[in-house]
Amino acid sequence: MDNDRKEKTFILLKPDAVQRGLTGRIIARFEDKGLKIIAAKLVQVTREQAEKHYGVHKGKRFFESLVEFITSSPCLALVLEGRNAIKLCRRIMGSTDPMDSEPGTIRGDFSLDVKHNLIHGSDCPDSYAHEVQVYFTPEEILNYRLELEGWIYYA
Ligand code: IDP
Ligand code: MG
Repeated sequence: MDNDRKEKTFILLKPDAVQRGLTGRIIARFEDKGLKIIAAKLVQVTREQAEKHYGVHKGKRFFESLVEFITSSPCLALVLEGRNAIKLCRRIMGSTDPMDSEPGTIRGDFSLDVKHNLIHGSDCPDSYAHEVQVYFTPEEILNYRLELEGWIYYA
């Protein structure tokens, strides 16, 4: 069942999240929901990484400004794991344009501009596979069990 898939997702807290001191509050939302942090790294994103990460947007009018923004100051890169993590994290993040994001979502509560929308999250398993290797080596992604997992999942 799609809903029961244990899945990994790649999350990048963008420079505005780090500069505004919002990383702790954003991570808390994922932890509160029951997602597990399995990799974390503060990273000064290079142009090469940014262009790889956002390769699907190359040629779009906002591509250059996006690359410039993401490389302008450190980001916090994360891999989260949990049931249906990709779709779930996208829902917790809210829509791309914060003017459309629902209150209660990260973008809906903390941002109001599409460029300064605080957070990236993979949108499908193929995107995750592409993005995670731009920022992490396989050894940096840990496999461990949270003691509370049995209290969060039925299994
Ligand atoms: P997503 O981050 O919700 O997956 P995408 O469509 O993949 O949204 O776009 C990637 C990022 O590019 C967005 O998070 C946003 O920061 C930026 N972006 C998207 N559309 C625009 C736009 O119209 N103007 C400026 N920046 C944009
Ligand atoms: Mg996207």
